[in-house]
Amino acid sequence: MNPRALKVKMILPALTEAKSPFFRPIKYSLFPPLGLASLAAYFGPDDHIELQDEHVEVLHLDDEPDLVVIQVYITNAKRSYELADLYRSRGAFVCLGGLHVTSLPDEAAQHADAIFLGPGEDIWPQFLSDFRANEPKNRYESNARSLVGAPPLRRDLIKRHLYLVPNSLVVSRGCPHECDFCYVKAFYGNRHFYTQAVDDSLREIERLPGKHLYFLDDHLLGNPRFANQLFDGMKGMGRLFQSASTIAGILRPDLLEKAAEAGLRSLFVGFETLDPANLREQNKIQNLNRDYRAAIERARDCGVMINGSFVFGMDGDDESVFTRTVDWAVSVGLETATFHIMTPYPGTALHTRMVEQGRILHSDWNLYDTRHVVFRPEKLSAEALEAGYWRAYRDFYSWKNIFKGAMAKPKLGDRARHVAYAGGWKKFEPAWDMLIRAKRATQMLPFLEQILSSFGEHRSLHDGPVREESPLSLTNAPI
Ligand code: B12
Ligand code: SF4
Repeated sequence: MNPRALKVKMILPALTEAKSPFFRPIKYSLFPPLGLASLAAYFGPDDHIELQDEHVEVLHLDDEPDLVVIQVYITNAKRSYELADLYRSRGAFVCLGGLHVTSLPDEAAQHADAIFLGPGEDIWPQFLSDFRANEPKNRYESNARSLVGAPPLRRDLIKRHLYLVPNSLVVSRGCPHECDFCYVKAFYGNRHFYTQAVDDSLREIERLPGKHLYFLDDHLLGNPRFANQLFDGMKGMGRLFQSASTIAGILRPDLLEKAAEAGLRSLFVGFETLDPANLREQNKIQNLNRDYRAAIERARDCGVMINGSFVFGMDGDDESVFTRTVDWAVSVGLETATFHIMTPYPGTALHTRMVEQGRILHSDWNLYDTRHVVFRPEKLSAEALEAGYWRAYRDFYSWKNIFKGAMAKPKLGDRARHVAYAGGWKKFEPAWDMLIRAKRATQMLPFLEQILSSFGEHRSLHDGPVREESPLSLTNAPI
C-alpha cells in the first residue's frame, strides 16, 4: 500500500447470476449501480477502476486487484461473501459496505478486511486516505448525513447500453417516515432524510443525455421546499421522469401539478395495505385516514401514472386479503401493481419484533427477496401466503382484470391506454428480455419516452382518436 496508482475492482453482486437460466433480465437490467459509481468518484485520476454489475454481465474473476469494493444488500449477501473470500485468498484488500453490512456488521466482518456502516460519503474518502497511508482500520461507521460537496458520480464507469434506465439518479437519501418494515431507519439512523443542494441535482440532470430520467429516491416529494425548487429548475428542460412518493405527497396541494409540469409521468406509491390496523401495526401512520382513491384520481388528472405497491402477510391479513387487494386495485384502475410478501429485514423494527415473538423461520438471506415467507404469519400459513402472493400477480395481470381496470376510467382514450400499459408489462416480457439478452437494453428508451410523453398529454386528448403506441410500462415495473 503506497501512493502508487491503485488497481480497483468494484462489484455489485447478484443473487441470480446473469448467466443463470433463472435470471429475469427485465427486472435486473433496469438500473445501474449508482452507489458504487458514487464511491468511485473519490479515487484519483491515476487509479484504475473496473466496475462490474453482475445483474447485467458475467463477472470475470481472474484479475488481481489491490482493492476490492463490494456492495452488499440482503439478497446478494451470500454471493458477496463468496466473492470477498475469493479475492481475499488472492491477497486483495476487500471492503464490504451497504445496507446488509450496516444491519449485520459482525456477519460481514468475517469476510472483509474493512467493513463500512451507513452511507459512504464521509467514511469512504477517510478510508482511502488511511489506506494510502498504510493505516486502514477494519471498521468505519458513518456519522455525517450530508451530500454537500460530494463529487459527481463516475457515470463513465457505467455501461449504459446494458441498462433500460441508464439515466437513473438520486437527489436525496432516505425518507422522512419510519415504517417498521423499511430499511430507511436501520440504515440512516435518526437523521434519515436529506437532500442534495438543488443546483447539484440540476447539474446532474444536465449531464444525462436524452429525455427520460428515473429518480430512484425513496420519496421525491418528501421535502416540499426542495421538490418545489427542483421542479422550478427542471421546467422547460423537456425531461420526462419517473419516481416514488407517498399518498400524502400526492395529495399535497400544488406540488404534483408542479412535478407534472416539470415532466413527472409516473410514481411508485406504497399503499401497502387496505387495513388501517395493519398500517398502525407497521407504523405507516402517514397512510392512515388518507383517501387512496382520491390520490389515484388526482394523479391521473395530472397525467401521472401510479404503480401501486402492496405488502401481504401483516398480522391482520387472512386468506381474503389477496382477492380484496387485487379487486380494489382493479376497481381504481391502477395500470401496474407490485406485490410483496412482508419481509423482516435485519435492523428494522419489524425484525426486532419478530425475533422477540419467536416468529423468524430462518436466516437464509437468499430467500429474503419478498417472494418467500421467512416468518410465521399470524392468520395464514406460510404456504397460503406464498400461494396468495403469486395468485395476486396472476389475477391482477389477467386480461380479464386488465380490461376491467380499463373500464374504471371514464374516457375512451384512457381505457385504451390502460390496456396498452398494463398488458405491456407482463404479456410482452419475453420480447423485452430478448432485446436485453442481445445487450440492447437502451434501444428501448425511445419507445419508453414516447409512451411517457403521450401519458402526460392525455389530459388534452379527451375522447378523441387514440394514437398507436407501444404497450410498455416497464420502468413502472416492480423493483
Ligand atoms: C435500484 C435498486 C435495485 C436494483 C439493483 C440495485 C442497484 N442497481 O443498485 C434491482 C432492480 C436489481 C433491485 C432488486 C432488488 N432489490 Co433493490 N433497490 C434499488 C433501490 C431502489 C435504489 C438503489 C440505489 O441506487 N440507491 C442510491 C445509491 C446512491 O445508494 P446506495 O446504493 O445505498 O449506496 C450508498 C450506500 O449504501 C453506501 N454503500 C453501498 N455499498 C457500499 C460499499 C462500501 C465499501 C461503502 C464504503 C459504502 C457502500 O454508500 C453509497 C453511497 O452513499 C433501493 C432503494 C434505495 N432508495 O436505495 C432498493 C433496495 C436496495 N432494494 C431492496 C430489495 C429488497 C431488493 C429485492 C430483494 C426486492 C425484490 N422484491 O425483488 C431485489 C433483489 C433481487 C435479487 N434477486 O437479488 C431493498 C434492500 C433491503 C436490504 N436490507 O438489503 C431496498 C433498500 C429497497 C427497500 N426499500 O427495501 N434493487
Ligand atoms: S414511506 Fe416508504 S420509504 Fe418511507 S419509511 Fe415508509 S416504506 Fe420506507
